Amino acid sequence: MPKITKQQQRRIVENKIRESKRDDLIAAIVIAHFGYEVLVEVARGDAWQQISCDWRQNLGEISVGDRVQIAMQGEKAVIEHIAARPKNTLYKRQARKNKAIASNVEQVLIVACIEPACQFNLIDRYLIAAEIAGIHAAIVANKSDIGMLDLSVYQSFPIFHCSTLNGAGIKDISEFCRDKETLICGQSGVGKSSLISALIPNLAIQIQEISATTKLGKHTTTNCRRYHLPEGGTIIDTPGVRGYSFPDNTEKDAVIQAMHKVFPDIFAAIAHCRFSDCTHQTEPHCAVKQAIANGTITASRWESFQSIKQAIEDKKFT
Ligand SMILES: Nc1nc2c(ncn2[C@@H]2O[C@H](COP(=O)(O)OP(=O)(O)O)[C@@H](O)[C@H]2O)c(=O)[nH]1
Ligand SMILES: [Mg+2]
Ligand SMILES: [Zn+2]
Repeated sequence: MPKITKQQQRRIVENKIRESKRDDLIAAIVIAHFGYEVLVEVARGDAWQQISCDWRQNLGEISVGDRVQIAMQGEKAVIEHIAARPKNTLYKRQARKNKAIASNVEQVLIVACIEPACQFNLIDRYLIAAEIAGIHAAIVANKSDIGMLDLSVYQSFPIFHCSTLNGAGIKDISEFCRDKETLICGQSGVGKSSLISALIPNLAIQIQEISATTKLGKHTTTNCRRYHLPEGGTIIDTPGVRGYSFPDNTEKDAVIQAMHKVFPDIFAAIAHCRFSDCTHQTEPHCAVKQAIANGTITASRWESFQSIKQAIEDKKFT
């Protein structure tokens, strides 16, 4: 890659200053990214207007939830600026890089259920990423009509049991999301889109509006989309992303803290091993092995912990 010369650098700075003084720019929020076009919304009185945008090529990546500034060009608009992305951004790993997929997220709802079978390791990975990003996480056990999911190991997080089929538990989730910027994640088929429909009675209208603005057809969740909740707040629907990553420059302490928050039971056991450098494999008086033997820690939870710890050490998280 050619290096940027001092002169080019100066020109970039000058451009930034000039553009920051422009008075034709309008504040907007990114609500969907379709690859070839970005959909933003602009406050118009007490309503939101959706506008389809192009963007300046030198902006860098654009993610849902980004605060941007646009300039109108007839029906179309161009994104001229992206505000510095805050800490509460979720990333996914793509081609060995972190790609921001949603920013300004206040809380995540991790949806799970008993069918398709719950991947607890995925919940753990979502929780770690959310914790590192400083985002509150709650777990939603959907499909309570077909069976209750045991989430007792996650007792330090808010837990909701619900059924989008019969409406059980939806009201509490609605309350939890009020006036917040929430992102919904979870493996495919757990009922994320169904939950959003249950929370937003006029969802069809909002989807229609997006389709009309973008000339796009049906609603399939192949990309993130941000919707408004009827009682205030927003919710981002996501495709079944395998997990979220976190920035490479994340402080080691922050990662350790997140591990403690997500795996308190494991760390409690480790503290009781006789040897402080116990590898929990062949040592005598290993409290982890004991806990697994007597069922206080399930083998799969221990595996999840180890796989995440290893992934973090190998810098291959998600
Ligand atoms: N039994 C039952 N099925 C549900 C419930 N919620 C969603 N489903 C079904 O689960 C499937 C996947 O739902 P969807 O919302 O598309 O999941 P997503 O992939 O997470 O967005 C659909 O066939 C839904 O009808 C529920 O509460 N109970
Ligand atoms: Mg979906
Ligand atoms: Zn041990």
